Amino acid sequence: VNAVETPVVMRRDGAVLVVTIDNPPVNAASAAVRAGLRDAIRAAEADAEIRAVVIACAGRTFVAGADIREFGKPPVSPLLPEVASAIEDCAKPVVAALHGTALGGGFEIALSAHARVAAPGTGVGLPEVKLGIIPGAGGTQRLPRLAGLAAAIDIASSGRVVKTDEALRLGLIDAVVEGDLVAGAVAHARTLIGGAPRRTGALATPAADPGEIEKLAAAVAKKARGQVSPTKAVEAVRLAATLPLAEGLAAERAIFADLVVSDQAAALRHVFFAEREAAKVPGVEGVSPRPLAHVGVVGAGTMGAGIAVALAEAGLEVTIVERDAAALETGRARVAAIHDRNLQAGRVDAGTHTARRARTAYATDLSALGASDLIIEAVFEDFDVKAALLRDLDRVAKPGAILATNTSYLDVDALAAVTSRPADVLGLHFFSPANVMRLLEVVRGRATAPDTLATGLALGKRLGKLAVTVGVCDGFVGNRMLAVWRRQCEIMVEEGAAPHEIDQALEAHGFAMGPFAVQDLAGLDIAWARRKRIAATRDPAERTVAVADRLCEAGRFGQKTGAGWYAYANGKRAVDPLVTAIIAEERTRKGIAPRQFAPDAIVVRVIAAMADEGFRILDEGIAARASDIDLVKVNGYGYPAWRGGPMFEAGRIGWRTILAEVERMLAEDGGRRPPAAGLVAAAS
Ligand code: 3H9
Repeated sequence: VNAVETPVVMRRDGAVLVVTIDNPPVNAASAAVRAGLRDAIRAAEADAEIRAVVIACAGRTFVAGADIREFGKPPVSPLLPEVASAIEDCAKPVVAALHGTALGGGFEIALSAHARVAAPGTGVGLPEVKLGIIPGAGGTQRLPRLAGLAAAIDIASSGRVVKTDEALRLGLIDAVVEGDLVAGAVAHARTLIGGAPRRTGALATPAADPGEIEKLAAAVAKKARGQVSPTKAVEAVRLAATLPLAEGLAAERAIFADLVVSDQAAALRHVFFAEREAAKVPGVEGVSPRPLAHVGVVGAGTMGAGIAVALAEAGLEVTIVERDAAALETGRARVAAIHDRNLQAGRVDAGTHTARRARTAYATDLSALGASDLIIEAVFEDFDVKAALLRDLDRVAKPGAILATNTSYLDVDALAAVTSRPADVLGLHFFSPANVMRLLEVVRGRATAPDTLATGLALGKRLGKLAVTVGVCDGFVGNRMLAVWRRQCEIMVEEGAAPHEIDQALEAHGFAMGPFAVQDLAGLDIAWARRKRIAATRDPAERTVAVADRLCEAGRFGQKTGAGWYAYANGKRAVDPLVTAIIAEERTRKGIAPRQFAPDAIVVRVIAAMADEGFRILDEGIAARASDIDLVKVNGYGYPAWRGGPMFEAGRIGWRTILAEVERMLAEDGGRRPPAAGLVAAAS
């Protein structure tokens, strides 16, 4: 019986002390948990009748890591490394009983135990790198001693979760327990009584091929693209090959201490908590989603096919409808090709592959969707085409079925209004390839019912996507911000920056790809068509940059035509003198004396443009919070997560600096629009 309230309780099962951590929701290793664990180990050592210890957790998971909320605050003793050492040094065998996910500090506790057993389906891993840090309680030193350097480098630098089959194979766990986990762990502990505890830290790291390790390290550095933590994790793991445990632990701890106070870690923590916040949508708390078993998809182009694959992967029954037999056959081949690639790449086994394909039906008549709980239209991005389709779907869909439009720009309210069920209509804006990209913009229309929205969010979760709720406006959050940033980049080109200077500056800042390289990849023609469409309604005072139009007029639609903002002779991207000449002509035509843009100036201009638009989005209620905007850019548009997203980064740069830049930018832009009210308020 514990005298004070503690999240760690002890009970005795014969000669085995069962220590249970109960710290909802995820059993984070808070100060109270750490103290409780240390006390339990002391109690076990002091009691002659106790011959072994089991550490287990109540609730849905084993310890999910250190308590992230404590980061950045003064550390409270005992620290996790001390607790881990106390467990490892215990004279009596300690068995960790894992279920759910044993992550970060949780997995480090398990690694310090003398044996590990797990319930089926358990995941273990070291996700610290995703928070901009490395493990700080021995993970980088103990993991390679169990699994070898190569596996440890992979696990610690990727942060991926390792499931039981692989964990067994790598020696990370000793047994899988079917049935009662704690009873199984106690039985396992009994078999260890009397023997010498197998201390992970006392094992020698198995020898590895230096050439292979060097290659792995180089691959991690390349993939990290400016993020520090993965490379640091590799550095720490490699020390385990040469340093004795105590020195390795000290070195790991020093790296951890450096990183935990870094800007990158602060940004990644922001992203972590932003993701949890995004799930909390005003007006739908406690609202139950509608049941979803069968989903219809209309249109089997790139988008529709990707969506259908994502749905089948999530275990849903899918029916794809195309307008005629020929289009349906093309679509069927497209869907099959994606499933087959997953099989060939070893991402699924043959049984799962067959089941997923079998869950997908094909039809040429919308009446095949009469039993669908949700129908997603993914046809050509044209209002009249989509409106006509929604009208037809409204007729065939059963009462209560949800109609979703996968539009990137169109007015979801106007589309909902053509149906007899606007409360059942919402937008689901997927990103291409839809079976891979994590972002899903869930567009809430004026009439969208709370349970319709809740169903969209539940679908996102079921698909393993990050669903962010947005309101109706041209381009929603993601493409609207994309438009302003592209526009500013084109204005900078006209003012004197070369496209490749802008791409290089932004790529060096950590963006996946610069805006001009992206346009060449995606094709310039769609945006050109759109510009022509809206030309008549555009504010004549708004500055326009004609360079992209002139490229299109010259048939330069990007990589697919062998030329765009760059030339692509024999597949390699190169600056094209022809483009340089077109830009020079445009400057002359407008009487602009070109000026130089330093890389920093380019980066600040782009962030300022996004922050200004972000505040407009917030002022209009299109996004519920600034962190939702950050998530959209990070997960759909290649914004480096370790910079936190445009709103977070703008705040870091300072609102006054950003406002001053926005004022300069707006002056160059015609000067009629004031900065966003929210930005002005933030800067005051
Ligand atoms: C570490 O361990 C460092 C050590 O190496 C060094 C030590 C010296 N702390 O995600 P959910 C909250 S670094 C605090 O919705 P799920 C979360 O904010 C850590 N809070 O649940 C949310 O709160 P709220 C390494 C945490 O079932 C609630 O729990 N570990 C923590 O979808 C539910 O979370 C990780 O990076 C935490 N560690 O997923 C693992 N974790 O309800 C991070 C969660 O108020 N966690 N919360 O919004 C996860 O990946 C998922 O939470 C998990 C459960 C998979 C466990």
